[in-house]
Amino acid sequence: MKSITPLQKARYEYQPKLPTALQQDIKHIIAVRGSATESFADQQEIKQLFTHTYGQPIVSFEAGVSAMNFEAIKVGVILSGGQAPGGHNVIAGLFDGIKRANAGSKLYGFLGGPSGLLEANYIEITSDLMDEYRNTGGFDMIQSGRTKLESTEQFDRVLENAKLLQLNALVVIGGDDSNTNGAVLAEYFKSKNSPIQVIGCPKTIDGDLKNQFIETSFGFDTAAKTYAELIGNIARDASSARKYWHFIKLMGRSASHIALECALQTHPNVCLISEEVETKKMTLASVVEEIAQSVMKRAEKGWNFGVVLIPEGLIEFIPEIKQLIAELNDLVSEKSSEFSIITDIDEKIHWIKNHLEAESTAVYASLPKEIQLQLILDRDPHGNVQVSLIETDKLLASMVSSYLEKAHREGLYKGKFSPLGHFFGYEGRCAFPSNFDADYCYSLGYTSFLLIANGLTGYISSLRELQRPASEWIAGGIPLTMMMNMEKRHGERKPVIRKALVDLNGKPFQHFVRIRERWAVENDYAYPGAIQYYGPTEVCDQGTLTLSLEKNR
Ligand code: FBP
Repeated sequence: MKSITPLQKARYEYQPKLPTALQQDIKHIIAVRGSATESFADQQEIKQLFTHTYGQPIVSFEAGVSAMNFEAIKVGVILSGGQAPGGHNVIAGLFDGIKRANAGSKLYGFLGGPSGLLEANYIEITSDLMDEYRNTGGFDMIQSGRTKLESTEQFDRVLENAKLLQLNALVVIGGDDSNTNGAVLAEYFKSKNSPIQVIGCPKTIDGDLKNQFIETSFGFDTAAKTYAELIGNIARDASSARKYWHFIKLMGRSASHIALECALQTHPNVCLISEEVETKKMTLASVVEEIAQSVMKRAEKGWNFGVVLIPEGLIEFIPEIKQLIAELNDLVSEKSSEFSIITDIDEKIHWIKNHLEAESTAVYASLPKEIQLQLILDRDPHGNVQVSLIETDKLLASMVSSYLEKAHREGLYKGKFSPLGHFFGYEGRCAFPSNFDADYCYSLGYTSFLLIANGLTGYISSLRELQRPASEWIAGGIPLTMMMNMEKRHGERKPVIRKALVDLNGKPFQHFVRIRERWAVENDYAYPGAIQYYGPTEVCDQGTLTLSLEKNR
């Protein structure tokens, strides 16, 4: 017997809010098509690569009388990449949409992400199964995976398996890479004269799948609020005990959206933003100095405690480390047979030092041994360094400590420095979705059904005006090709959905810049507390500060 907590039981019964246009009987929702669209950049190249799906119009759903018959359909769904709160609700919205239109329709969940598609490993999502996962966190209903779909052979296998199941459509719930895969798959199916439609949904706690039409990816809201609660608790502990400096690394593979949002919610003494570090070409030494300056100024007031937020991807944005990582990537892949037979750790490090360019050798040699090792660990399937495994919090704490020792010797610092490291990442990815994410995800799923019902393919489900109450959101679909540009990946130019990093001219970052100097020296911490699911709307239903600042025109 599964144990069910009181909150879980209550969440099963929560009815997610839909935009007014989607609250109508399904026969009273119509798709309104705009004019032809262009890709975000590199239009000619992308047009040539997506001859069947390029240029499709933006679609929005409005109240009206639909002429559609709603035959029974079969739809497949996958969850792809890292977990993000609300994934189950996307499936719930899709499930309710297809069943409401025709009770004979079926939804299949492919297990373990894209590999489930390749191996035809699936289950039928029944009403009973769905009800066990409504408004819950995690991806455990059908699990997830990071297999990259890129070869023609893989596309053929997916097509074959989809045909065997007689699928009408496939919904890919994922981040920028997975939705790029979705766009390629939609194009491929069309080029093979297959009517199977492909629809994407924007998922990632990192918040970097966003643009004018995708205002936020789902999961960002809940994950950032979960971390902000913990950071607020730690800040309060720090100012109660008054003896520790807390170095908190926060998830977000590349972009620093989570760190910025958590800073806006909690007012730490220092929050590093990777995009700023890269733009200002800050060295590791200058990053260390920025933190140490806050420590020293606070020590003068007798405050030997504080909170530092570090985005997980920081290390790759520090120019000299970025160069080092690029050289390491090439080296380890070009000489993989030579490198992989070395088993002794010290020999591995020695081999690396002997093969890097002089400048990178010096940088590599200056890092603590644990970090040297972490930098040569296995890459993920996309060839990325696994930044979640690199202990940047400990690296910075130890470098700040050395800086302060020197300052102490020079008579510039008389405080005490006791750092503690933390990493908040996996803790936030499977939390019960906030009301915002529960509503947003359900609406995304419902909208993806409407895109399928209207015969569309190569679209991503979109909800706009998210700063308003859910009833006022605008539901629709954006052609995936519209969000693409060409980028160099593993030495080749590829069409990809552009990752949205923190915009240094954007309102959230500018707002942070205006107040961070005060936070660096004062005790101005804010304590957001736990996510609330029941109570006044201003406590329970608000989105992130990032979203509200971005949409505050
Ligand atoms: P997605 O981009 O797939 O949503 O995953 C994001 C993320 O949660 C990052 O924040 C983190 O660096 C990474 O996944 C960790 O990956 P893994 O789950 O494979 O350890």
